[in-house]
Amino acid sequence: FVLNNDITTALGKSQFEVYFQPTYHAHTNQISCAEALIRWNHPEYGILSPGEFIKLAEGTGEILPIGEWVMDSACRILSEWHRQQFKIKVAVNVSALQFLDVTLPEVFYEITQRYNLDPKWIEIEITESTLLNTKRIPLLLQQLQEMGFGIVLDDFGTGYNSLKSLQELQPEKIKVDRSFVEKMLVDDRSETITTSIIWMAKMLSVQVVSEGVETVEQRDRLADLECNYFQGYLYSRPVSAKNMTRLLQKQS
Ligand code: G
Ligand code: G
Ligand code: MN
Ligand code: NA
Repeated sequence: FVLNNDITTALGKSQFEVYFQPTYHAHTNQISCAEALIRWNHPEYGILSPGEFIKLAEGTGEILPIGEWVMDSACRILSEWHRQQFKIKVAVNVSALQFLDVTLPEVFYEITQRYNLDPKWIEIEITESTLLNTKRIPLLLQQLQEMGFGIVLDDFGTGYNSLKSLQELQPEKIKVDRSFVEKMLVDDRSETITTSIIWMAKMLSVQVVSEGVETVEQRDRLADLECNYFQGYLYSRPVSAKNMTRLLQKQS
């Protein structure tokens, strides 16, 4: 596959860019967090989304330097937002393969210190599906938590181990997968599942983010269920750092 060769040189050629999608607090309706989402500005194929190349990067091992680059970029941009008094968090997606490097917590901690950021401003988003395959990952996540990073279970409800991961880890937040949100108003089963996830999280003192919120009706229903945060096209698509800064300026 052509992209295979390109991905090993893409970092060096500065072809990656971090986009951000805001998360809104349910009560204040203010931006609380920005999720970092990588994009590849490919010279021939244009803007590629992570769905098209993260698997490839995992296969070549390139995910390790790319993951560090994403964390560095996210921290650099966040420190600039904080300098402008936009006191939000940044969420960074981390692939299970990045935990093959047991120094990952130290590497991430050092990056935060490079930008004088307290790790409490950084959330680590992990999909629950691959988390519990080894003992190592929960230990490294615990180490990250002790350093102050927030742990967020992404795409919650779609993995085989959803409940197990909630039992074994103590995440700050879970993100209800958008497949549930998408159908909750048209399908009773999806509505029941969404209600149950939010209720369960509340009982465990875990905050809930609903992703893929596209309509006011979905948002209002989720607000009734006491979901804590919303993310989705109703609010904003993923945007460049520059446009994210504009969103922050507009609301203040
Ligand atoms: O932005 P988009 O909807 O195409 O993102 C698709 C998926 O790619 C997201 O669900 C996210 O989990 C993953 N993703 C986005 N950015 C990163 C990244 O920097 N690292 C990793 N490992 N995954 C990412
Ligand atoms: O894997 P992760 O859940 O982090 O996925 C983020 C991806 O979901 C991004 O690629 C983003 O483009 C997409 N996304 C974000 N909000 C919405 C939405 O409201 N509707 C749909 N269909 N996709 C969304
Ligand atoms: Mn995510
Ligand atoms: Na997700």
